[in-house]
Amino acid sequence: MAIQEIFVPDIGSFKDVEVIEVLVSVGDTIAVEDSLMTIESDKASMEIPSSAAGVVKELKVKVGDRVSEGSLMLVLDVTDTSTTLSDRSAVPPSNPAPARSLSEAEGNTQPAPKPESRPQPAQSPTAAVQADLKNVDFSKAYATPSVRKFARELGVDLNKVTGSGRKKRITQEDVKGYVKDVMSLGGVPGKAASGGNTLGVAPMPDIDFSQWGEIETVVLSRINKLTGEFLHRNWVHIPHVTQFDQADITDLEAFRKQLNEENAKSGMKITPLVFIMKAVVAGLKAYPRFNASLDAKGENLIRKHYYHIGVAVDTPDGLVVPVIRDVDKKSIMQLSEELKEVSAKARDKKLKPADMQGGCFSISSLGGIGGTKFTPIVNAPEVAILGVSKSEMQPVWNGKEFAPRLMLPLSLSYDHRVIDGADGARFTTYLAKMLGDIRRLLV
Ligand code: CAO
Repeated sequence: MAIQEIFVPDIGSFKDVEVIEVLVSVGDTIAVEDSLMTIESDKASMEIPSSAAGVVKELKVKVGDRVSEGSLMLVLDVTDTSTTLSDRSAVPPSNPAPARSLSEAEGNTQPAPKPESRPQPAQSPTAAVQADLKNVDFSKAYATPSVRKFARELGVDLNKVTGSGRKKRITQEDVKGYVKDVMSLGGVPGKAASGGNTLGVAPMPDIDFSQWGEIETVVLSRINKLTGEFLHRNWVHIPHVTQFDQADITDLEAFRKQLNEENAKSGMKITPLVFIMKAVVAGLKAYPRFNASLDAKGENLIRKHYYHIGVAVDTPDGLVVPVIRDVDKKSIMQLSEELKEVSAKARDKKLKPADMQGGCFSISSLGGIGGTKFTPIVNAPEVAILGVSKSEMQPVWNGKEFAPRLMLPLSLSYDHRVIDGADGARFTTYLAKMLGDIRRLLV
């Protein structure tokens, strides 16, 4: 057994650069080309490989030291000097060779230390970021320390990144591609494939429409863009089914008109929507699976014991969904007042982000406009949304004759991962029953 000093090899233009990670400890057995430390300049980081195999006897650098070519890194008990690298070249960051890839790919029988068992430097510059990600276990991700550091800085969970390098090693480009994918999905991590295309489908073509006639370009509003991203994300991630139904609201409508007449002086106007909100709460109580969210891993259902309902509001700048809280505890008059207030706030752009959070279920009512049915998109993390279209007089068979009844079209879209078709039909049937006889809402 011989002692050998290991120096920093030729590292190109890197001079007096900081050591940001020391990847080995005294007593570790290392193989030729195992990464010993990571150095970082203003522009790039680089791992320094070992030029010999052996047992680490003494460390001569620590995190924060500055090194150049020829600086002494450590002293080794050399087990096999014939394996010493002749060229002593450093591994560039774009093509790093971690210990695991060498011992696996080239049949090196040296017991290379497992990267996950290596101590993290106590004063690492990335410590603060690592603290934020302390619950994320990167140890099984196949990536070099510099790529791990890069991922930590961006807050990327490497376990979700697909590696495109040798033996599926994750490269810096893979991390960048993952971040691009996440951003294009409105900040929600999906199945990020490398190549910047989450769906694996051809990108939309960039077309010059002026070749066929006169055009003008209108910039999308911030709300349009944000809504578009969220709707796209939800459309892509959630397997949607839409159940259609109708509720006979003839009696409800007579009662509503009577209430409006009685309250004419106060100026308070009650629309069918507040009754629909109450019926939805009854439905959520009867079918609690609708008042739930899937956790991020899709393994648990979080059931809610509160009843906050989101209401889609059409504004000149686009669609927003403010949330009306504790609908179960409020009267029809209170809900009408609140609906009026939030719609006005939405149209005056005065809603705060908190006003649009925490909903259990959403209602999108196009009843004041028209249409017979539509397929609303689930407002994740909720699992269902009710679309309401314009009520219409229809001849309905009552067992003896066709009678004129006011029928309200309902379109319930739901997340099929959480809700079965049978429950979808039960829910709309239940809603129709409640709206058909609102006395039942009291029971
Ligand atoms: N059938 C028939 N008439 C209806 C109705 C229905 N289902 N729902 C409402 N109406 C009537 C109201 O009674 C009111 O009539 P009067 O003026 O004669 O009293 C009129 O239509 C207008 O109602 P409204 O739209 O002002 O009030 P609302 O409480 O029904 O809805 C709000 C409030 C904020 C939800 C609505 O104004 C709105 O913005 N809707 C659009 C939502 C949207 O864009 N959804 C699409 C999202 S993509 O899924």
